[in-house]
Amino acid sequence: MSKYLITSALPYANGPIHFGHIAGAYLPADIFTRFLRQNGEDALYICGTDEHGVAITIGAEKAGVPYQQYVDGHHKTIKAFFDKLNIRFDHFSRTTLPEHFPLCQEFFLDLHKKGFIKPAVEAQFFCVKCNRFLADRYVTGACPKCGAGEVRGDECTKCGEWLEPSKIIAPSCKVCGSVPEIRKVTQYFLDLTAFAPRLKEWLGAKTDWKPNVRNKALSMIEEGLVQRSITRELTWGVPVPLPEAKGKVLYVWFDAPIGYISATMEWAKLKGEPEAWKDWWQNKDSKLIHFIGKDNIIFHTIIWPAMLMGQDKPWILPDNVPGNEFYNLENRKFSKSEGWYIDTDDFFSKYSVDALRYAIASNGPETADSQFLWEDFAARNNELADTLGNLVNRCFSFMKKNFDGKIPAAGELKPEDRALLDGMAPAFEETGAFYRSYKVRQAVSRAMALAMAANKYVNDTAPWTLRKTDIVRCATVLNVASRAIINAAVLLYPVIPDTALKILAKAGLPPGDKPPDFKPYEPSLDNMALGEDSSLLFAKILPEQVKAEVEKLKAMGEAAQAK
Ligand code: B3M
Ligand code: ZN
Repeated sequence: MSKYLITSALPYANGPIHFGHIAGAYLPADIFTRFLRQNGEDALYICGTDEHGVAITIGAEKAGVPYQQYVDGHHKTIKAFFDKLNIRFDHFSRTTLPEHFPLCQEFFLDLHKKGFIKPAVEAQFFCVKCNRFLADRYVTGACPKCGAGEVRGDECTKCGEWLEPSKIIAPSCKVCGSVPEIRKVTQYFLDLTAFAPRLKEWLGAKTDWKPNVRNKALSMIEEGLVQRSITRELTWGVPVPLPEAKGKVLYVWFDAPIGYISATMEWAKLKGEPEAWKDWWQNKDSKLIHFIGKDNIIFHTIIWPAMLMGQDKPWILPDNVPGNEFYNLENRKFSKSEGWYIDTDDFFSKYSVDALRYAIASNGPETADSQFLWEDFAARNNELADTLGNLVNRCFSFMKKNFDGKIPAAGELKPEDRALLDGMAPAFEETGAFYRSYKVRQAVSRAMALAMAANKYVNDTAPWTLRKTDIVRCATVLNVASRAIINAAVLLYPVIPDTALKILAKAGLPPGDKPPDFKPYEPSLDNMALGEDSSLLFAKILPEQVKAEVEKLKAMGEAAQAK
């Protein structure tokens, strides 16, 4: 039986992350992992912070704190944010941990020995005033491909092209603003050209991948792969393990994906089975799934697979790379410096985590950019309150009051009862197929369709009236409705886990030590005692709240601009 190794892009330990990141790489992975576990499948979900690279050194220098202290702080904040959102990694590591360095150096040496990494003298920008080579983001200028200005030295923020830092047009030093000079320096290059045929063949077979991901990778091969420099003149990072390369470190994008493996090694060590990582990374029955945002596609579909292919070790290659588009906020990019963000402490003091997960999942950037709109968030929250929350509350409090706190036994079934009950198996089949193929939006709406059908059933059968006229029929209707509620909770568990478990507990099903099985609930509900908890699941969000939130956001944006 196959097993799944799931990863989400390692966030830079360079600042707090926001809902946009969550929508792109974390919530979809968490949902996928939870779904697999509901199906009894073996899954391991690994992540950690990416703690090298010049995004971080520049950030730390600006903040005036030592690099290590800087990443320590951000690692903690980021981890706490994931905890808050119920993103449940099996392990959340860091690329500054001891396991990571020797593994990266081994990768380098292995590829070097086999001739896939070669030194070459390269022209590089050097800032005389700062007395250093300007790696990656230390230089800014115009993109040589699309012409956009103010791009970073290693990656065009506009067209997404991976740039060699020395190719930037009209360069200037990001720190002091001076025009750098060109100096010659030896760097090490990963020879991607050598991998083109194998990559092409491998990607060619990935017909089940999202077209945006696969096409981007294939068109990069079509344009022609080249040699890419994978070393930098920096003091922060993994040292290049060659005596003649003193003072150089590995480029952050060389070390970061190896972090997926070193994090798994750390996980194995912590659980007292130090070799257990091999069962995930060097086992052909293990499926490696990388959840990422679209700006990371090339690294995960070309460079990283090449790094894995180029060795004789039995590394598995990515089975799928579900790359998502971008998720914005009220028609603009999330940006703390531009005041265009959501204060998460404030947010969660008012709104529920599951409402947010639900809103993002229903409108995730799966095939096109999408966004967080306050109005949409309120609508999704209210949809949960009206459909699921209301259904649960109506039925369960009615049974508490009139049936001694128990789900009453069902009598003879009528066609409308059977219609609802017969809809359960297809609901699981179809919702499950959507979850499995990374179509969370469709999974959510398919699952919600069951909750809506149950609502309609309760409205149409009106057990509150039946109580006075036909108590046996009333009991039957509530019994059937309870089954639909339980099944809706199980279907939505990957998206709203806390709420789903709460609903099951309310129905009288105590939480087990594993998530609820992804299949229609079969045991009889006759005379099952309901749980104690009778709290409401969701509070509605009112239009004036939405208005106030949007106004607050706009004021923040304007204040930042005035500054
Ligand atoms: N830290 C870039 C990013 O956060 C990078 C991802 C690494 S995944 C190995 O978008
Ligand atoms: Zn400078």
